[in-house]
Amino acid sequence: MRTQVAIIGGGPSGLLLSQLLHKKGIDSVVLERRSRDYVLGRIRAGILETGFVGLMREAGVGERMDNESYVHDGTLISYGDEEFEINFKEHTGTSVIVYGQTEVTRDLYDACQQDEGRVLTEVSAVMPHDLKTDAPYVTFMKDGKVVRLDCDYVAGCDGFHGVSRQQIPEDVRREYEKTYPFGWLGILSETPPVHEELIYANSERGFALCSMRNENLSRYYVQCPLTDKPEDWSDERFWEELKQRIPAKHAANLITGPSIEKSIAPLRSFVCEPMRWGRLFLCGDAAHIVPPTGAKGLNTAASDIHYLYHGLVQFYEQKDTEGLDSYSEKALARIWKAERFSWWMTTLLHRFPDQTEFDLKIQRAELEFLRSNEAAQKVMAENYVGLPY
Ligand code: FAS
Ligand code: PHB
Repeated sequence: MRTQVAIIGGGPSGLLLSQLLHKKGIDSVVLERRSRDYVLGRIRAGILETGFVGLMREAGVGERMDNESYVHDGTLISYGDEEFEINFKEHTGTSVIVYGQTEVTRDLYDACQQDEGRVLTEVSAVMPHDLKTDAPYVTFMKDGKVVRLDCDYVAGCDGFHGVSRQQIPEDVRREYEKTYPFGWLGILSETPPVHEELIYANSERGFALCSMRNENLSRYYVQCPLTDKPEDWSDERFWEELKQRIPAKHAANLITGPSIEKSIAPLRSFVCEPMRWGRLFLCGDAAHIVPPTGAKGLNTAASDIHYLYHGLVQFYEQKDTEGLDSYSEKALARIWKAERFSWWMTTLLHRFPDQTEFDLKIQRAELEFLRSNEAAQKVMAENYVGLPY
């Protein structure tokens, strides 16, 4: 087999890259180890920056998103029974949209799978080879047979636990990591959202987030110890805990119901440098992870894809490698700003086991300053809607 760009990983990063390249007549093959349904079964991100929205439209997969998503001009931040709004539109002139990662990935699979053989699912033993030559290739197993895929470039879009990052030699790879002493317990419920905007809640019992997918599908999270398991949390326990962490007036309006998904995600900040090794380019979670507090995970994957897509088009159309040669530096510059913002929001809103009384006073002062200062609110709004690509 031969293609121009071999893409390892059929999550949002890999599929978006493949579809963008396809629109420019550049061939790619996506190698995904799970089934389409398994990938679509993951409940993850919910907020898209305008940059991501633009890429989906450019890839020709924006129609359902435009029809079914919700525009959010702001968000609520609460602490105890106090709350205030950050108005993105007022501070930046733009907004974010609510459209679940599951739907993004579904739209991309529907488009990519219109071309027979562009997405190969349920493959195994995927391994890139000869990345430091001008003739790299990828081997993998499909239906019990070993297959060789020759290509010009390899995009490592295989997430945090993928094979791509490991191809960068340990003495070249620099990894930066911060782990947080808590996780997020998330549920999905077929109930109307408690508020028309998101509520990020700081409470003495810990962080909570009220989000949504549509007018009858809500997504809620509570901070929980890393030792907790989803089965430790009955629906009743979850709802009672959530009510104690959000302002009383919203708790009184909360419509509860059975959870249709319940999972715990650990929180970490992680960056791998560089994001290129010869003909291999790392994108998305394969190269970096953020705590979901700032809704940056999926959105930072999108900016990687933006840079790599334009670099590949520049190469194939003009035989100019400038975009590819500057990919890692450009992507990392934006990634570190997203890491900073996600760390800042996580520190602002969560309870840490080792927090002293002084730390709690500083956290309260940070919230009060954000509440009262236009410039502080503008900084938060600009980061939340997405810094320029
Ligand atoms: P992904 O991990 O989504 O996709 C990688 C794909 O590669 C997977 O389908 C995997 O099966 C495949 N793969 C892995 N190894 C392979 C191999 N060796 N061969 C072939 N295929 C292989 N972000 C937010 O903005 N908000 C959130 O609330 C949020 N919640 C999250 C909750 C969890 C539990 C996790 C893990 C992440 C969450 N994220 C959130 C971040 C998440 O949305 C990622 O940023 C997003 O999935 C990144 O997409 P990809 O880079 O495509 O990686
Ligand atoms: C979500 O809806 O899943 C979501 C929204 C905002 C976040 C994290 C997750 O910061």
